Amino acid sequence: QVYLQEIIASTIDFLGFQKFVERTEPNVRTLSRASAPFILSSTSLTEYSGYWAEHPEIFVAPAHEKDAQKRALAVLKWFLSTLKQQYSSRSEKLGSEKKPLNPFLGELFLGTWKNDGEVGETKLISEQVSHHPPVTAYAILNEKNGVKLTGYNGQKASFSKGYISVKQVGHAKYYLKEFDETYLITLPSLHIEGLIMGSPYVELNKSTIITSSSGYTATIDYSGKGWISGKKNSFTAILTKTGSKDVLYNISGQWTDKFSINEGKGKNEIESYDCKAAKTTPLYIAPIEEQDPLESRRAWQKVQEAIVRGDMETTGTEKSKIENEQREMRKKEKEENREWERRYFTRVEEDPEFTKLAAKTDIITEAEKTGGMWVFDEAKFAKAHPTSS
Ligand code: CLR
Repeated sequence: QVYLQEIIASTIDFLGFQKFVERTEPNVRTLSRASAPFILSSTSLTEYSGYWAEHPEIFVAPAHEKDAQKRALAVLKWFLSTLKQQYSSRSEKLGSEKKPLNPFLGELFLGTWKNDGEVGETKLISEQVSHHPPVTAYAILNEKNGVKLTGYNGQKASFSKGYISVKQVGHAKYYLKEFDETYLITLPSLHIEGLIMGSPYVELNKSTIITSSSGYTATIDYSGKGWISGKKNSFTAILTKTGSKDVLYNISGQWTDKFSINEGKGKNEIESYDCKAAKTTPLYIAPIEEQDPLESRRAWQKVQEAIVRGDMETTGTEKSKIENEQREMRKKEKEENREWERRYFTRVEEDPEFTKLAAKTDIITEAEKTGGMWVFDEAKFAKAHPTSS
């Protein structure tokens, strides 16, 4: 019971609901030394952006599809292939979902997937663009194939009916240079299951919409154990022309196991995808001594080592050092009446590209705002990476 309360409190607290926790859970504000090692992950949330492209060959596949409808399907397939990495890879690796490190403002996570042949290099840029509330922005670039994914996301947590519910704020944009085509992708809500058993894992709720400038829309509906199919991590997806009810393709199955892609409305299978068989490409990250001081693994090194050792005392003191340093910086910025300069992203009041695509479906603009919207800034990127164009 204490364990459960700690998880709830730490999650809610993590996601920025300090006041709520103080009011409702006065005794469980800090993790006890005993259960902290089971709940704390040594990975920072800035690393999670990498889950979007752990299969670089599927990520760039749409670039080779000449037919617009098949291209929209290839984008949908890529999106579905990322879900297992995004939402269940940690449970699989660690035995359960854990509380990630809360990134500091300006934290970076940079890396490259190095594939041979047609796929080539795929760059990952992830930056913590806001601390209160926490927002991570990212860009994933494959120059060779002219594929670019950009986006940002934050989380809003609440607790009700025995579940921790997390609503994601933000969206992603997938861009294909050759066809000058953009796909707007919304993010699913989720909740944490398995709390009582002490092995928390993520289940997705509601839906995701992917809508393209070429006139196609995919809707993915998620359901869990207790629902229609009875199996966990289930979904059904349909692809239509935007605004039409005619189903061009339907896909169903489990995003952690297998799903089948069918033509039209019925069971006319054209492809079956095995999420477990799909191999991931490892992300190459510079050795710590070559990293920028703002890079995640360099900045958190001591904390991460302490968490892995299960040394909660050092974890606490090293974490406080970073937090205090950050507080000092914010104070200084305030005094000098300036704001922390984001290295790769810029805050905008409105992103016209988003507004235009969102208008075609029932995507709600207001929900996307986390004190502004975040866009990848090509000029800043060119400045930070003068050698690549
Ligand atoms: C972050 C953005 C990624 C997708 C993603 C996957 C899992 C989510 C995570 C996001 C946010 C933080 C999260 C996590 C699952 C559990 C964790 C909600 C949305 C919470 C804070 C930790 C709960 C504490 C455990 C001990 C249960 O693209």
